[in-house]
Amino acid sequence: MTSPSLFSPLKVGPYQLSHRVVMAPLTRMRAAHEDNAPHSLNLEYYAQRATKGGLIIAEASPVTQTGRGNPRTPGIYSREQIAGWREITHAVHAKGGIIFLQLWHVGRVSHSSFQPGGALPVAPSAVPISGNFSAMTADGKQVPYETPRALETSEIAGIVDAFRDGARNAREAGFDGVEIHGANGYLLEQFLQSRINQRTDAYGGSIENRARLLLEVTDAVVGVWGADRVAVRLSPYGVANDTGEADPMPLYSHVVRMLSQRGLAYLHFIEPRSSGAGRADVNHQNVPSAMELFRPLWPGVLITAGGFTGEAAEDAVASGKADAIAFGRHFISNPDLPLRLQRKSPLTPYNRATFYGGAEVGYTDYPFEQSA
Ligand code: 8OZ
Repeated sequence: MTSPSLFSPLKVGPYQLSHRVVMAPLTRMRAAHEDNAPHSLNLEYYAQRATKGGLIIAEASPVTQTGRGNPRTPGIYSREQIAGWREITHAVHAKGGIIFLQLWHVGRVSHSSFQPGGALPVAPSAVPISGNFSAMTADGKQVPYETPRALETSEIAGIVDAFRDGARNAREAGFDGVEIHGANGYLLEQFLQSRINQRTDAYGGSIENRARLLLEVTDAVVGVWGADRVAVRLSPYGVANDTGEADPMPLYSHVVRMLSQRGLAYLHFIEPRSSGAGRADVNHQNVPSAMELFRPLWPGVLITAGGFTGEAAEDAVASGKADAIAFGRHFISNPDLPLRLQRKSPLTPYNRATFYGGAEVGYTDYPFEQSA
């Protein structure tokens, strides 16, 4: 058998991908001002990037108001948001594309200005983000992080319910599946990590307890969609939003093993070398490779992301370390990225200044390659 290439087909759950250049979930902060619903501008952006048999993972979308932490990130908790997303899934399907939605709760990466009644953001424990980070307010100002409020044990079922509702709403909006955001220092990763999760109930302490919420959320979402349309994203060795587990291997080995028993559509990593969660072009040196460490524990489809060139992506797929590669920054500035990688054409450089917020500029105005 010849080794697979970036342009060989791949089965993901019930879907047949025709290539392995995946669009990574990308926060762009361009939903409608009034109701954080996706609108025509977002439709154009996703339709530009849809390809026949190509997988798009649509941007992180809060499953509830308390899970918000950035202005104009599109939600998946209101009728308007579902209706807006439905137009987008139709447009992607019309081009033969496959589109999953990333389900999100930011936990302590929020600010009271997003919270009902101006309450404090929620988290596993009252441990604030420290270090050189600032929170974003609902009107886009940068301010210091507040100390979050620890969720009561009795409130945790409500978090699981919020993800379940988000999963149902995503189905109603016509998505092909959902990816649970378990990475980059947001709520589910806050529970995983021992420095942030200082709970003494069944959701804190041992690795098994810290992994409990992620697994309960996964099972609730699987109950809505079936396992083969559900995925999870993890960032072992990540440092985004003041995360970092002293000894990540035992924790993440447990998580990956437990997830591997569930028959999910895929597991999605952010490679440690690029863990900056969008804030900078971080490229850590001499850090481990998530795909290399965890591939032996994961029998299913493995997607990974973070700083890949076309050539590095080909190598990762050909060697079997990953089954598909998700591209973020290059997909922002190259709407026809799969075609360009296939042709080995030059890529348009991205402009970080227009990643977040604004309108067409830096969003829908990147050029397609002129066909010869
Ligand atoms: C950049 C800015 C805001 C949010 C992530 C959803 O880090 C994000 C994000 C990235 O996963």
